[in-house]
Amino acid sequence: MLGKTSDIVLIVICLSQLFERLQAEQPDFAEKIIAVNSDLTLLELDLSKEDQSILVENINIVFHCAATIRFNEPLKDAMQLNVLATQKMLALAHRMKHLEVFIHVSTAYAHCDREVIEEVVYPPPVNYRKLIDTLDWMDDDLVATLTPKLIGERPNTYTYTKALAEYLVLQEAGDLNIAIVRPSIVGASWKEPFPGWIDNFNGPSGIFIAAGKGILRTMRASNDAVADLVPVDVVINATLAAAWFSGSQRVNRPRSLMVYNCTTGGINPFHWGEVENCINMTFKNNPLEQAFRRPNVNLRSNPFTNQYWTTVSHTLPALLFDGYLTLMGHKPRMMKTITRLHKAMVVLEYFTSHSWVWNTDNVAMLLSHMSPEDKKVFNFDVRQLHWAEYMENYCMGMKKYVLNEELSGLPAARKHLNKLRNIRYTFNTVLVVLIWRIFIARSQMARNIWYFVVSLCFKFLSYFRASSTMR
Ligand SMILES: *[C@@H]1O[C@H](CO)[C@@H](O)[C@H](O)[C@H]1NC(C)=O
Ligand SMILES: *[C@@H]1O[C@H](CO)[C@@H](O)[C@H](O)[C@H]1NC(C)=O
Ligand SMILES: CC(=O)N[C@H]1CO[C@H](CO)[C@@H](O)[C@@H]1O
Repeated sequence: MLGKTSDIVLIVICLSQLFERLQAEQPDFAEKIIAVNSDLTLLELDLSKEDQSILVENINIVFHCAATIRFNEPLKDAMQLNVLATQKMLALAHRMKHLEVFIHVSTAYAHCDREVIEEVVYPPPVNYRKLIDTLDWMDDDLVATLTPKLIGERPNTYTYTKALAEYLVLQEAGDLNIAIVRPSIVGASWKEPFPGWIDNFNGPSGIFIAAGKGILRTMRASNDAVADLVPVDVVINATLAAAWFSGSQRVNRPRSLMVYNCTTGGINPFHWGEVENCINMTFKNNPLEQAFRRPNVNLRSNPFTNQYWTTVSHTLPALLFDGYLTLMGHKPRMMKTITRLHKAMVVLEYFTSHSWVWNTDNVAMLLSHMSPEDKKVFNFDVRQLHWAEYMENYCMGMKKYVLNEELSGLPAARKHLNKLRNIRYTFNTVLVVLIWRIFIARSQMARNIWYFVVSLCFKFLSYFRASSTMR
């Protein structure tokens, strides 16, 4: 049954460390998979007639997780991928002869314009059908001009289109049995297939890496805003359980639409200040290779102090370093990285400086309906989650699987951090001495003190020289 696309998919699966455990435990799992080729933006999802009939005849459960998660995708593209593709998927689902459940994966931030978010679908600010028609005749410039007005209180096109998609699912559900799962900020895995699995820079992961590399030093966030991270395997287990529940409850009710807020903040809260602390600790003990400076992030809720520190601890060092690179005949590159980092941070700021309350009664209800055996196999109970341990695995996962750094490189990375610390001490000392020399050293007494300080610094430096050669 394996066609060309399936071969490609399977090769990808077999190459990924993510599936190593599966391969060991179920060597012929590949025989259970049929991959089909599709394109969300094209008519009928670009499925061939044969593929469509295979799907229509055989599918029992649809998990619709395809979407763009780029926060600032142009509105037209975000509509195509998040709203119109959902409509096409639902149309196909309506033709399926044995469909029991349709699961739509949304986001907990779809209704981030509210402070308390219940497990219901809220009506969006505009009718999606009208918006689809309107966007159809507008050119890209016009859409870009209108976008801020359209998205209103929401920070980006992602949350806006996800809200529209939820409403579309509600409107076009017909007699289908539907569940909407809303995860918050999806992070590395907690347990399955192993702790700390992650393979992308999405969401906060890119920021964590920038912090570990010592590029990110200051960030606009509130120390006590809830960091609603949720491990990816919790989301997957909860989604599977939701499908089971909606499917098995069908006997009692002809049709249902359940919404699950798959979040952690209400049950086991973790705050951005604590996230910062964990990152600080992990990357000091297990540094990333070739760090730019020592990892040390400070969260600031005041936009003005944050702006000041951004200039002092991001832009100035980057300019200095680029100047140094240019002098040495290399291409400057640090300012480019910093600019990209700032763009990513502007997008995340909204989420790191606000807190929300999500009602999770349906998730609790789901858990209570599961047998003790299923609770173990499909565990998604985040009360058991130990955040510090999770964050350490998350950071180490990024080092290993995203940056592909070997653990054998750790001693060298630690040495590099020590060198950076010595450079900083030297730099600060030279700065103090210069300031003293230029502005203060006028009187005899000042000169005496100055000689004393210089000799002290000299001793200090030679001590560090000795200690770093000893290491
Ligand atoms: C992170 O480390 C830096 C330097 O050691 C420290 O100033 C800062 O307060 C630490 N942050 C937290 C939250 O521990
Ligand atoms: C999710 O379910 C899998 C499969 O039973 C299990 O191995 C894993 O530990 C569960 N994930 C969590 C976070 O408990
Ligand atoms: C555990 C949990 O998240 N509880 C919240 C459920 O939602 C209500 C509001 O609807 C909050 O008050 C609870 O804290």
